[in-house]
Amino acid sequence: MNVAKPGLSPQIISFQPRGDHRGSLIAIEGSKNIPFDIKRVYYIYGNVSDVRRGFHAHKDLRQVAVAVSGSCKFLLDDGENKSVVELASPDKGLVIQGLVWREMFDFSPDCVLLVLADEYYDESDYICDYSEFLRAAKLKNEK
Ligand code: T46
Repeated sequence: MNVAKPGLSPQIISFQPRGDHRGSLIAIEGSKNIPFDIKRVYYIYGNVSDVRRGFHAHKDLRQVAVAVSGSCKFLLDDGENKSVVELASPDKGLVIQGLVWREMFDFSPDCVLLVLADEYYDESDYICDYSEFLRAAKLKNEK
């Protein structure tokens, strides 16, 4: 996992693989090995090469992202600092919470990005305009 600095300090959770001679298994349990109850699960796969996704922040959503297959990168931006995090292992989860702009890129052809969220899908929770995001982040950082 490569973390570009300076920037945010991305929170990474390490999951315990339960391996044996048959292979590996990782269990993710809400409020046990991730810090919230899980209301929604989605996964992103079959990405076209060189595609970049995301380009938004959430007003109030906690998520954990895991590259269960392959790899991809996240750009995280809190309005003041940016970090690039590579997810390349099924036993690492990236916590994405607070007012953070995110972009995902450099998907490997086999990437399956699993995302666990603490809320149901709500279009009104998205901030898709970067200027609006910067204004909201500035207000938040001034508090
Ligand atoms: C995020 C990053 C990491 C749904 O109908 N339900 C859902 O739960 C989600 C997440 C999406 N959708 C629909 C909305 C769009 O029509 O699926 C389509 C693709 O979603 P979107 O363009 O938002 O995908 P990404 O990859 O840009 O962003 C997603 C999440 O939306 C977002 O919350 O943090 O992954």
